[in-house]
Amino acid sequence: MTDALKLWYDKPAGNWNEALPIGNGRMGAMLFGRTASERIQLNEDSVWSGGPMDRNNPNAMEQLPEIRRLLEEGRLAEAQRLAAMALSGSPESQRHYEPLGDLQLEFGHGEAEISDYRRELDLENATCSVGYTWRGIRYEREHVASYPNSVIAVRIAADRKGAVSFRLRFTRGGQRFLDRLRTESDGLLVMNTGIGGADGIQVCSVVSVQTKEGSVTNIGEFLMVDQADEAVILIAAGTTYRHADPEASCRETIRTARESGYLQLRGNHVEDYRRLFSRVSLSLGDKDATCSDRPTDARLAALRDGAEDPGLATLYFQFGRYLLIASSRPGSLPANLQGIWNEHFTPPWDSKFTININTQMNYWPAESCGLSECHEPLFDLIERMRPNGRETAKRMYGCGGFVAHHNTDLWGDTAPQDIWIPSTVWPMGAAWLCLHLWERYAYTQDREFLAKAYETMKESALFFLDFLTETASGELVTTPSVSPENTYRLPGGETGALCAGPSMDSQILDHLFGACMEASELLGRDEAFRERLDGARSRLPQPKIGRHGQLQEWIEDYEEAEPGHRHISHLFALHPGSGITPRSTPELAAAARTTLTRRLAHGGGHTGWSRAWIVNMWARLRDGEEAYGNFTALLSDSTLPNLLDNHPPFQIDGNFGGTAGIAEMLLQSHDNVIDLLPALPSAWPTGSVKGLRARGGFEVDIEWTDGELRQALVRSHVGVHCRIRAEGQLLSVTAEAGTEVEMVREGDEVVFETNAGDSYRVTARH
Ligand code: FUC
Repeated sequence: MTDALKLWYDKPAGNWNEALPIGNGRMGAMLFGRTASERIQLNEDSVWSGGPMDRNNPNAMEQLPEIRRLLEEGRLAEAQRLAAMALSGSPESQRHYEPLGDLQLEFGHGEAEISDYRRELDLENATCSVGYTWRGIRYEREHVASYPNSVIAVRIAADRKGAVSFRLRFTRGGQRFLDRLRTESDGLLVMNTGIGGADGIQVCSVVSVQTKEGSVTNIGEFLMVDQADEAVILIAAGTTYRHADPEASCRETIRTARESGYLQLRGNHVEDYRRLFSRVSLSLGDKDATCSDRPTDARLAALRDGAEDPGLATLYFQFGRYLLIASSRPGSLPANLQGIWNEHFTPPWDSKFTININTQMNYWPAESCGLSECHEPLFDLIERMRPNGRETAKRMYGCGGFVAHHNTDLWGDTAPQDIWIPSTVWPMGAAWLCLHLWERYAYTQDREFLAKAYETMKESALFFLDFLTETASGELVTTPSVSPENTYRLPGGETGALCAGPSMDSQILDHLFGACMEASELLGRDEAFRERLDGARSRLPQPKIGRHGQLQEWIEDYEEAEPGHRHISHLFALHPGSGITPRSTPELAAAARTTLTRRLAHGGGHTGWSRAWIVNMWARLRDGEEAYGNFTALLSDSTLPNLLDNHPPFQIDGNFGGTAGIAEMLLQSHDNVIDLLPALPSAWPTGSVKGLRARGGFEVDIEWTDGELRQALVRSHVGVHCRIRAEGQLLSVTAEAGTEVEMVREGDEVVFETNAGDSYRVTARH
């Protein structure tokens, strides 16, 4: 095997942005790979600042009619002033995420005496290793974050007997942020602390050190290893978020992990991880591996200087899949703004869940890239938000259903966040999240899942049936709301954000109502509700084309105060929605293109996630060159040396958005047809991908040469009919089982019935 799927470096991490992430969904670590004093920065997903709160603003409902009236009368400043007080949460902020702590390992191997250094993250096995020679002794450290064993494990070995000596301690904010730390004579270290707030979470971490030969002793805060052949460190952590007695649970976890021993633990970890990771493989040509003999940071630097490196795109794609497996597994919390990897006690934007784009983007690759299970923590979060959102709907707006705004936290808080109009007053967070439930069904066709998910989607839709307000022309709009987080300019020069019926809201509702109607029909439920939805849906404002030929962001054709704004919310229907496509709505697709071009011409795409969204949007516009150009910009302008996305600062959404974007370039299925190579750039003339998923329960392999489809293999997991196309190609289908396939041609599309479990070979006649 080559190094094609490894991130590797020839020196230790100088800072956090060069360290390498491992994770088992619930626990994460950043590995610096230092030789004198190593830092292992630790996270556990439920280490958040306090207990659940009731932040619903008690005066919202009484002020709502006045805010609406002021807005309708064009008294924007007054409406915003009142909304800032009445439609914010109280207190203003939800909970924030905190680090678990650091493990400090003192090896004393001074860098001046180090040779043959290498550290690497192997994406095929989810192992991270550090190797170097010091005074003629070869040292190897290996790290894994095991999901089956629920621990992080480190093995430290040397090629000379008795050469492993070090001391270890646990720190948390320089010991300022922990309550209790003690070591025990059998190689255990136990840290306990409470985190802020009256009902604050209690945290425990238990670290175990065992050796082959040599000794482990404990003195004060330190565990000391002397003259061992090998040492194994195990780290467990837990909080009262999940366990009544986290210490007892950590001790039990350590006991079990000690019993299995490093090799078995590692073996189980690799098997568990590969089961997910190996579902998808990607090759972007035979030049794929040619650059992997250079350190990853050097490749990134070369790319900035204009080098071609398709293998780096492959690595980035698989790194995104790796990160999702590492930060979101069944039972864990969803990937937050930093996935799971955060070193700050007051992190940027609290490292929570920003649900006006960022959290959703984290999950774009989940279904398309074969990691459906990793989507589940998001669904659990939606369920936690439901009862809270019901209260918020009732008490702040006097509406039924459930509502959430632009942020949520581990408790599923649904009251507005911050006192900043352009983001705070936006009642669409839950509605957008609910579309992930529908996507999961679309990909898996799992009726049992849908039966449950439908109730949640329906409850979100119910809120809007109450909340929507009729305009003078009879349209139904959300008010007050915003187009996340942009500002418009009125002809007189006044600027503002609060508005009625921003385009994104209507597009999300069009999608949500449509999904609820389709689901209710599939499940044979709620006919009357379906009719209500149908009636409301037909009165939502339709996308409009504005003065620049752009898709309008607001119901009026306002000028944008910031035409290069990072949010491109009004293209929701292009991506991740499906209401605008070049084939079904060519004029709107052309307007979407104008919008993108305008945004980019004014400096758009300057944050990692924004650039990643743009990649997906160009892919949906079937423009492979633009998608590729923006993907390259994502790598060169918004990617840190450790390949993590740079907002700046580090924010993980761009990684997931970029991974999803590559998948969108190669395969789409949102327009009721499996579309092969819809946005293939000329930079990837030859390649293959295996295991991408398409809506309808299909798994698709594609091979292409000279920029053209050679063949595809479609595995039907559920047995629904298949509609497939490849731009400008005449396709033929044969069943791998040798059975006759009845193909019907409709334009350039081929339609055929499939049997569950069977595979179909699709070939192109050029
Ligand atoms: C939204 C974005 C910011 C940032 C924050 C976490 O508010 O506008 O760029 O990503 O979320």
